[in-house]
Amino acid sequence: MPTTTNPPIRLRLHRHPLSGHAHRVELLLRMLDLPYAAQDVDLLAGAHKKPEFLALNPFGQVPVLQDGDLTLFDSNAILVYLAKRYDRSGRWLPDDAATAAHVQQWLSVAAGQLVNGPSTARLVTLFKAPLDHDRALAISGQLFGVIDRHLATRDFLAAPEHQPSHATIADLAIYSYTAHAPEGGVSLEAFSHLKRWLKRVEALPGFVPMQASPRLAA
Ligand SMILES: N[C@@H](CCC(=O)N[C@@H](CS)C(=O)NCC(=O)O)C(=O)O
Repeated sequence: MPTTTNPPIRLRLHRHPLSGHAHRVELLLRMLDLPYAAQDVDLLAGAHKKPEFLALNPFGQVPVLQDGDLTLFDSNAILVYLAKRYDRSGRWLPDDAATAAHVQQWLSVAAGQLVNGPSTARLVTLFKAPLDHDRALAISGQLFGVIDRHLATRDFLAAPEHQPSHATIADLAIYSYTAHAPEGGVSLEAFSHLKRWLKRVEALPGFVPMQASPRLAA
């Protein structure tokens, strides 16, 4: 009987298990059913500031994706690459001008308000980062209010109102730090549309949760 050998794994993701930026990339890798090797970077030991890692990302941050000879840093750039390179359906990053722009709006929010709000709040509670927790809570409340109202009339972030739709990379970019916002002391209780959207993302084939951390005591 002929033996088959699997092709060598080309994709290598440098990540940390508590990084929402890395988790959003793992979500798309899983949802596209792409085999990859995961390489944990010991952020607490400063491995991301060593020359070997800085050669991959001069900003010294995870995630980094390697695909053969190609090396990419920045989670949103990696999502764009994976969607363009491997998603034959075109659903994760649609080509039409309006939808592509709507996806980009949310990628910008993921690099802006989501970092300054929920992600920063979580850095304070989990890692005692010397950052302004009250400011992060205020930004989070405003951000989740906007997202909740937006999702009142659509299933996914970059979708048209009241029409059947598929998730895009915008949903993955916003999901991880939103789902884990309570770990930073940010309550999601008031945001019912947002909570239903979290469940929709979690129901997508290939979904894997990010490792949970203890929640801030109320
Ligand atoms: N814009 C970057 C941000 C990545 C980022 O902030 N990574 C964090 C972990 S979640 C990190 O590596 N922090 C270590 C540091 O900045 O020194 C991206 O989207 O990938």
